[in-house]
Amino acid sequence: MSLPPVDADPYAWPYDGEFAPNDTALIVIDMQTDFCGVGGYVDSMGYDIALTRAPIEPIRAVLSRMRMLGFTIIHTREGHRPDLSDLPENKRWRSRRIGAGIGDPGPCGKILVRGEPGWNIIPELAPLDGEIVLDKPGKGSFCATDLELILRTKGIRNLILTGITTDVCVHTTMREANDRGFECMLLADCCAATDHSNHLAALHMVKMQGGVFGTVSESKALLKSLG
Ligand code: C5J
Repeated sequence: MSLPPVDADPYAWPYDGEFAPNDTALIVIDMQTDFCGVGGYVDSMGYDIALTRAPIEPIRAVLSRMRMLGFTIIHTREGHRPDLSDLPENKRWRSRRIGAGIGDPGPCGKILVRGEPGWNIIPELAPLDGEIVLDKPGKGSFCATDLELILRTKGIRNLILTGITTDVCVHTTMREANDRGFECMLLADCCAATDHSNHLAALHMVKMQGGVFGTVSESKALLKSLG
């Protein structure tokens, strides 16, 4: 099954025309309680979780349609081992500067620690059996994970990026993927940042130089191509 290109800015995606369930994956980045739930990391830092919760419904619509069509679905979770052996000291130090330290106890358990309640993916976007769930200790999804091996093994060449936050984990992942030759499209309404102007700036950066990291679209345009 080949699907028509998605209307996007600055170019229709993918660059070479059609895409299909067997060459394209949806990646849902870090839709965890720590980033968009009450009492989680972002909430504890005093940021507005209404911003990071806004993409939930658009992601749900895309996820549902892409699951139905048999696309590869990949969920990521940012988090560290319970003994914090994979938490760099400088990451921990910086996170403690505004009160909510990674690895420290909070209302949703130890912040960004694997197995703690806040680290879980929110129930609205819970992975289904058989979907790939990737644990990453960093912001990028390729750093210290087997993501590239999984994508190459499955013959995936196109990536649709969703999740939070646009300017941090989504952008880092998009940059890493682009450098590895994957053809990337970010869905603007399926992403959010803790500061809306950062979200907009991150979208703008993607579009420079003819699409320096790929292209930007919206869930509606993708759903139209998916039929
Ligand atoms: C952050 C993320 N912002 N998932 N993580 O620390 O973007």
